[in-house]
Amino acid sequence: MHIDILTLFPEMFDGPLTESILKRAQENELLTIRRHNIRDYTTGKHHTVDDTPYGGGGGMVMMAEPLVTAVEGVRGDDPQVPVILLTPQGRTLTQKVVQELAAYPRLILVCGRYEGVDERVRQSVITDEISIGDYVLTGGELAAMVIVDAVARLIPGVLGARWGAEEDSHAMGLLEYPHYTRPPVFREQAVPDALLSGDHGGIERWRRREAIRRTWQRRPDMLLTANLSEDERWFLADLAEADAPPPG
Ligand code: 4GX
Repeated sequence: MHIDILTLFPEMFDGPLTESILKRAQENELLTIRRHNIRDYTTGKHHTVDDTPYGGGGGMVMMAEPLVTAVEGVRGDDPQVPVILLTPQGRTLTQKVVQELAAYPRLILVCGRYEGVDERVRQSVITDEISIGDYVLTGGELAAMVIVDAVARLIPGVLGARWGAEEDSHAMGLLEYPHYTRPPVFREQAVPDALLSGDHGGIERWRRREAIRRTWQRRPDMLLTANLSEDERWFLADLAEADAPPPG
């Protein structure tokens, strides 16, 4: 997977890209990331990237020329590559969207600043718009980092052989079961017997049930589409009888 990031602040990405899993993915060439400073695509001697909005009102707008030139320069003559603008107006990022993005060999992420980008940038070069959630950031950079992180861990080999991404809670349609590690008793709280049994069938059954319990408690909406066995449906019916889901 190759990802190009267009931004006015390429150094903002230093931290996330140079630690841990994203660092190793790049070292192993499973992931290549190029950051491009939009300011490098300006022509004037002041290297201006923003201007005041037509019609007045406060704030600034990112100019069309530097952004469109940057996208065209980076994209080359490949019309297939998704050019994604990070914006609260985009479709909301979910694990399903992450899976969709991870299937492309290449992505271009465009990070806006200020009040946004000249509408003609959208019309000229943007093929998709994504929001990472209903709140307002100071720019698209953190949203782009979230996308890079979530997509990278789906690339085969990035998480290592032992741990695939198929078992991810949101890929399974359930929240995760509770995890424990040593010691067996911490401040009088014991690890559940089922996990100490060594009975792998019993452990799997316990984990599935606890995942269902937690999903019922915290995200009952997810159970509408979860893939449950007959036995698990009975378990859920018992949960629902014992207590109603929390409000909301
Ligand atoms: N999920 N922001 C982008 C400036 C902007 C506005 C419109 C392009 C078009 C955000 C989010 C987010 C704030 C990033 C406004 N750029 N991005 N920025 N939530 O809040 O992705």
